[in-house]
Amino acid sequence: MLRHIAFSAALLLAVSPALAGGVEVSQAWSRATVRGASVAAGYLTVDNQGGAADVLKGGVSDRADRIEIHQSREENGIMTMRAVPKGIEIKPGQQLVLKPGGYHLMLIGLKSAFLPGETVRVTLQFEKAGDVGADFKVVGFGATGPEGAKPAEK
Ligand SMILES: [Cu+2]
Repeated sequence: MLRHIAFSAALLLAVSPALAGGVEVSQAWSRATVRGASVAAGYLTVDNQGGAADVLKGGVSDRADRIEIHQSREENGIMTMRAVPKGIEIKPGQQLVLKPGGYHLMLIGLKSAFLPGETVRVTLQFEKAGDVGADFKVVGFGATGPEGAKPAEK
């Protein structure tokens, strides 16, 4: 029995490297920036596999002064974005996708340019799951998705 539990735990770790407190983070990506750019957007998918709602509240990274959660929306034909300081709630069993044109992380005050092919480490902050590390894969300037990124495993 004990061996079975240990095996299950190892398997879970193997397929879900970023599962913490019922929250699984995958498909984290960002676009390359030009030298001197002060902001970058971060996108990711969060699956709440726990039994309670959680809230993505923001994050921190040593690559930026601060990170805010923003929401882009089209109003009267103009794309605008606003900060969402209270965070985004994710109900049990729900999947939250931060993507271009919707919710995104805004990394503000970049310390250096994001280069294609590198990864940017961000510590995401959840109300219940706490701190969850994620490596954001940096893709080309015009990318609309995490090309070549490992798909979320089920
Ligand atoms: Cu923004």
